[in-house]
Amino acid sequence: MPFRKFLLLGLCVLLPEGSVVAAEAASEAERPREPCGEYQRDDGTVETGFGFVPTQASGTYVQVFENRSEDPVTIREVCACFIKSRGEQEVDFDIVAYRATESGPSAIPFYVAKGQGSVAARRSADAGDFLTTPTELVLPPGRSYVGVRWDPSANRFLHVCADSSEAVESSQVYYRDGASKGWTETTASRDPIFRNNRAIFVRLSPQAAPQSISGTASSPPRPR
Ligand SMILES: [Ca+2]
Repeated sequence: MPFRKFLLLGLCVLLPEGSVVAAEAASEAERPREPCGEYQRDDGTVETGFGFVPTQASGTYVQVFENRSEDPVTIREVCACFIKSRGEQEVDFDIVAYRATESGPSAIPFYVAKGQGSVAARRSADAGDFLTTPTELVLPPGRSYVGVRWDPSANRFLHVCADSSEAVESSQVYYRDGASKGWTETTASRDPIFRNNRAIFVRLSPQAAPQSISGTASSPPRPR
């Protein structure tokens, strides 16, 4: 499938005939962990970013999290990392959560929270800006999918940070846009931008029982 290739501010952005775009990392440089989110699937170093073409009015990336306890767990904050390859800095997005079905995330989110913040335009995709959104998201026992949704026509050149480090355990990551009939798992996509995807940078801060959430502890729980 042919690709349209753009070189923007030194950042290579591939626009496939589908609706997803990638911000390719310049290198896999070691970077300090961001003090954002308590449970994460990523390793703290950003390799790339996933976006959508600006003709789309809606685009969503979600990642699996598992509540291993028998009780619901309240998530008080969701941290998401974004990369802006060019353009204006203020962004609007939603934190979204979907229940798990046998074939992946459900069709309709069971939770939506508004998020916004400033994302610096960068020349490369090996770092991003971490934005924290207060939530009252309650994860039921078992699997849920939590992620970010935005309007690519209004938030142009926005990408969610992604991890392709080999040492990172692969997470289930799904995406869809306004024209999609359903979800596509990144590992099942033929789109080469998702090759080697391990996780996206969406992190959860539980209110209690943080040990019940799958993922790696990224920072000590805050005093309450
Ligand atoms: Ca990484």
